[in-house]
Amino acid sequence: MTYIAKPKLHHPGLKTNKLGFTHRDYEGRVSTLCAGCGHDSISAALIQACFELDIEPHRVAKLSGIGCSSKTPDYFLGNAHGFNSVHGRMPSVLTGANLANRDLIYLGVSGDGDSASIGLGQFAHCVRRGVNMVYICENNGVYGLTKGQFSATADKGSKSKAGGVNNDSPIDLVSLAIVLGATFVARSFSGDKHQLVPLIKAAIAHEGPAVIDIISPCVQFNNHAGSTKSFDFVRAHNEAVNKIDFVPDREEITASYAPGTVTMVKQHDGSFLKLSKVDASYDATNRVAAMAYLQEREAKGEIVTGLLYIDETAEDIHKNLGTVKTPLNRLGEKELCPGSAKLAALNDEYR
Ligand SMILES: Cc1ncc(C[n+]2csc(CCOP(=O)(O)OP(=O)(O)O)c2C)c(N)n1
Ligand code: SF4
Ligand SMILES: [Mg+2]
Repeated sequence: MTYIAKPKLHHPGLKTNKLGFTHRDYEGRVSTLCAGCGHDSISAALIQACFELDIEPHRVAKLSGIGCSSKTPDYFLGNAHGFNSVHGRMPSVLTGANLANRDLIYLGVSGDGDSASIGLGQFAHCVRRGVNMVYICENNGVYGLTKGQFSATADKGSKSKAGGVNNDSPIDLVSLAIVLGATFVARSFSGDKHQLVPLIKAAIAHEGPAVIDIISPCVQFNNHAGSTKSFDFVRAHNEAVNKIDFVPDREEITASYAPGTVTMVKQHDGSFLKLSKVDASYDATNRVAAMAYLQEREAKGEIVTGLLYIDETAEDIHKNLGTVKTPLNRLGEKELCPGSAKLAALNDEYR
């Protein structure tokens, strides 16, 4: 653990992005997590993704619940908006913030305990309502912060550090997210930056509920033999269905991609995802087939990673509710209070 503040000075030769920012401008405070914790690798991937996308940090809102994972928004994008909420309640706070101001990029950061145990109902409703966000679950199968109890994503039969066996059935957040109506669903591994960074970039560009379940080993309480969320286990059982390249809207597609194993997916914002299929039979745009594939592979003990499902025609909650485009804090008194005659007319509509 370290509490030493990061020096503000940095090497003048550091690479800058189109905004003139360096990687350092996307960092946060020094992490207080255990050395080697998977969650820190996810923060590093988020920093890289935002740097490469030339995002202005003040356009991002980071929201979290409670847990080691939920502490991480303090360790990246120090100049973004942040709200560390209550255990399992991040989704409703994020939904409210998004409804008030759709102009920000919403990053919901949570843990498996936060999302699949206490916050399962919140997770479900936030996804099914179509909130435009990137929902990240840093999944280690345990309650890391409270010293390693099994969470609801722990696999049946997996062993705790103290030797206890989990007898409960696990909740698979990616299958659940697909069933609930998420329009971008992916799974990755904190130790695979090459897969994770493009997935985060694509999820940010996606206009709809994007869920990324990231297996993130807890080196303190869930990295032993018998755990199915350890570095060794995930490396041995990881089956990537596709390799994703993210092409921003402003970049011309120059390379010609080999047909057959490559699919180009266009998102609403004009960006493209180049999906090189590792498994040629996998179709990430077919919801039913994706569900069947996940179940088949899971039964064989494989952890399927990559972009698992995408709906290119996604629509978000604002479209469904017909809300005003301008963020509420930029509306004047006239728009917010249109007068008693208008209110009476509105009430009449519901009589
Ligand atoms: C309402 C409430 N219940 C229980 C707790 C205790 N608690 C704090 S963190 C946590 C679990 C966190 O697990 P997870 O979301 O998986 O995060 P991790 O620490 O593993 O990253 C629990 C049960 C709490 N803070 N608030
Ligand atoms: S207890 Fe586990 S989840 Fe928490 S910081 Fe340590 S390694 Fe990470
Ligand atoms: Mg956890």
